[in-house]
Amino acid sequence: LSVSTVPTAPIAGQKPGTSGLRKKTKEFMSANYLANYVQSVFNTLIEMKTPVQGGTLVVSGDGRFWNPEAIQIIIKMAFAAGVGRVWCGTGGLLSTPAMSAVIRARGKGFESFGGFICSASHNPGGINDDYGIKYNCENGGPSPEKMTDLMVEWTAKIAEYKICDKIPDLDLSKPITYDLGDGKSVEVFDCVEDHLAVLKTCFDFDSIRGLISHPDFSMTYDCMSGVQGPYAIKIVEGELGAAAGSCKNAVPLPDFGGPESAWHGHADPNLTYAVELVRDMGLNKEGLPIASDKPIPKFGAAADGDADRNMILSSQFFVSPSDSLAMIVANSDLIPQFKDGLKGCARSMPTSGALDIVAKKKGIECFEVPTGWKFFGNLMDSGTHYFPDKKTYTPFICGEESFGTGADHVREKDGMWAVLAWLQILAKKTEKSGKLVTCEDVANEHWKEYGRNYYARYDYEGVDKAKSEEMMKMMSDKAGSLAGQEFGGMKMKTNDIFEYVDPVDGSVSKNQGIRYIFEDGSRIIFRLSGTGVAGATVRLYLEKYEAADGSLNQHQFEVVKPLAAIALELSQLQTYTGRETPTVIT
Ligand code: VG1
Ligand code: CO
Repeated sequence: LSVSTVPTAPIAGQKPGTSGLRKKTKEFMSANYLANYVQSVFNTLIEMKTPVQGGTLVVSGDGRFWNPEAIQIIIKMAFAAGVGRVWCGTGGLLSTPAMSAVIRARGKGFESFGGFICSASHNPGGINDDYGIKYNCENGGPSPEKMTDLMVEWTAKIAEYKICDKIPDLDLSKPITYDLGDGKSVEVFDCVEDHLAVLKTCFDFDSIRGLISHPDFSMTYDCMSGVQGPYAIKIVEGELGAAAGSCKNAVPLPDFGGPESAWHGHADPNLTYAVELVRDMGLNKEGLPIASDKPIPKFGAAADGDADRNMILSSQFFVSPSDSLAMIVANSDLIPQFKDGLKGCARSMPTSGALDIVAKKKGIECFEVPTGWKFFGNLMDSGTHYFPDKKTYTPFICGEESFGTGADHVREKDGMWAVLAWLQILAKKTEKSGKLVTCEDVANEHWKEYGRNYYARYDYEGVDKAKSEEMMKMMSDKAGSLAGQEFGGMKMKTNDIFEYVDPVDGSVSKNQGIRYIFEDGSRIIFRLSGTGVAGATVRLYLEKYEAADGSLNQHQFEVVKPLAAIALELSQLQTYTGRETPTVIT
């Protein structure tokens, strides 16, 4: 295959954030933008001695606008970099967890060394919205920081990129293998099969089928026009026998439904954006019950654009993501994947401490990592993949407050896994009790045993970047100085800047958020988002613990309001940002 070398020059700002490089679509489409970044990734891989030469690379995405074009460019650049075989899901589609499953499990004997996920995940898609690229490694997980640091170095010194521009654009719509000569090939395969095969090893599908056919059970799964559609149809309606039509908005669209859809193309499963689902489950966007003129399903779920996020609901009941994580861990003995016992669990720092309480009671090792899935990978791989001499923490469950939950069957958060984990727990409990058990029943039972971590997150989107950085600096400068002082009748225990030392490889991540922790366990946390493409988003996380003998059925957003008032005083947020109210509360 003939390789063209194209001269280029560095483009400023090509720095991945919490999860890959995300920019406005038009910026990504501008001359050399994508090529510069992709070449920088290949240069990094070659520098790190990844077996790129003759190796297998996966390339696919969440179906968003410009994916068809970007995927063809990446394929041509991959062969120019020496790749022997490219794998694509049908239609150029692979959800983020499916990509992880493909990298880890597909093609014994010629496994892939990694993959490009063409996605900006929960960010809106379209020519006027967002585009993104994530690179996942040989273990199926996001590139660790030491690797993205090298990529950034390459973007700053890049002088040329290589491309096999004589290869024609390939039709990726159905399974087929293209032999391009010189030992190079492209294989297109069904985008669901590998992920489904892995999920079948985690769960008892027969038992879930039993729940779904229970006369009192009904469900709805809102795919929000993201990539989950084909997976949900095949797994939930196909394998598990849910009624046709249980999966909603199940055709992936390039703009996730765009401004015309109820969620304005913002495929992000939370109480604010998943408008249709939340309404169908008989709730308003505060998570409070509202009257419904249609029968309300007993179980509801939604996924984001690349299907790594999940929201879980039962009739007129919202399961907060931090609770969902703790409840899955508390009931993990009902999930076949953990039949020999769970060894480890972890949460991101802002995620509530509900998990810690369960882990302590059950004697399971529990870790607190910075925000972003890449930090869970080392813990999951310890003792298995890269560190054969180290202690192993697997099997392992982890999650984030941002509607991300998963386990070590892959190295990404997994929206479908979370839905199946809940269905599995409900199925086993229903088998045992004889009558249908719902998420609400599980939650009430859980709080009575462990107490309840009332929780909310306020997002202030699109604020001035310099101003929000000034605000963070002001709070950072006060770190360590407020212990013992009273705020709203509560005594401050510590105020610090979260820093993480990876227990497996010792790498240090500084400046991962500002924490105010009170003596009664209440927490206030501030972070700046690392997934936005314009301005800044301030995230404020609020948490208050109520013991098992306390008042367990209050409204979460009300309970944390006094904490919000203290947070605004500590941060002077209104003065710095000019914002009176958050854009989104979840
Ligand atoms: C957000 C969430 C974080 C999540 C990340 C990627 O990051 O807070 O928990 O891992 O999105 O999710 P940030 O930096 O904006 O707070 V996804 O579904 O967009 O890959
Ligand atoms: Co996502």
